Amino acid sequence: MINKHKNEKPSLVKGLSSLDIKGLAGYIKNGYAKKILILTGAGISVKSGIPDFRSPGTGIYDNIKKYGMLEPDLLFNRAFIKNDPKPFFSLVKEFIDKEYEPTDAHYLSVLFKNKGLLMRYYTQNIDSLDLKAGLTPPYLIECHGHMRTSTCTNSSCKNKIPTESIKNIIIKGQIPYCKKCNSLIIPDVVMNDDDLPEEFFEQLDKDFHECDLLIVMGTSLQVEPFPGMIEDPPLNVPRVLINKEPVVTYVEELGEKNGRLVEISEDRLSQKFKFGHFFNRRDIFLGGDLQSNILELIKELGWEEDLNKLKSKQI
Ligand code: CNA
Repeated sequence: MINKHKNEKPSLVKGLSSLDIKGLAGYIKNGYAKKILILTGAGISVKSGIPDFRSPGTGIYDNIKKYGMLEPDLLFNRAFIKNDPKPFFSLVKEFIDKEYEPTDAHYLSVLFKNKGLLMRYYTQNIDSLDLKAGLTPPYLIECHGHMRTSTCTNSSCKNKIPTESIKNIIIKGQIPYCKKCNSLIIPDVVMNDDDLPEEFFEQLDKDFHECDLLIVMGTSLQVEPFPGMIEDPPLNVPRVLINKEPVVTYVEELGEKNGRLVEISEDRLSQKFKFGHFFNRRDIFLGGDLQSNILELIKELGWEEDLNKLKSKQI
């Protein structure tokens, strides 16, 4: 028989009073979060008007034919682009032909930085909205590159130019070629088979070893190495996912050992998220629209005025 007295729910990690916005705000306000790590994805820019990849109906993958493609995986395939650059450039056009503005999700990270609480901000996004909001290196790591510059695909030329200088060509639906060698020239985004930029690896181990809070926002966590990265912070560090749906969460299975309730799922040895689990001591899931959750968190932190000043560029 399972001994009820031995099976009280385990206490939350130090500094966390509850697994919700109030608990998270308390952890930050009470000084437990001084080295915050943030991981972001396309979901934080959807409100700006840039579609993400995988949202059903609205995501780029569900509308792939619009870009003259059938296979989404080929969009960022270097060999495919060299052979048929049109679909890739019709996507690039979407990113560069409008002036998009950052969202509260971007500004929350800037607020952390301004208050000296941000350790690093790793983004998978290529839209430069983090930079526009005020995040700069060494805080900002653009893991999948960006579109601000473009490089000639001829390995013996590699001419680098501001994308602004070929913007009109791309917007007209034409393909840009290098002025020096006439080869195809493409924005500096990380393609499927490319290595991640050097700066990604420089602080990675240290960051994940030393952080005291991990916040993940607007990503389906389907592109490596991001899903694995959430497993890296120490076990006493709270992890927060702010996203429409939960991701990288395993199904907990409970069993009994020596009259005690134990977790028996094979996944217990991983450090995937434990949202809703009996043995969850640190993982907070804020589901639904991320911008509303972020605004609620900002209010709970008492930082609304700071946010408004930031948005009107007063600080
Ligand atoms: P994804 O796989 O499309 O996932 C986006 C996630 O955000 C999904 O889980 C959505 O449910 C969630 N989401 C979208 N809108 C909201 C919302 N309003 N509230 C809450 N959750 C929401 O995109 P990932 O970033 O995970 O995938 C990585 C790819 C996407 C990288 O290689 C990027 O370069 C690429 N990408 C970037 C952009 C950009 O820079 N803005 C746009 C599209 C794709």
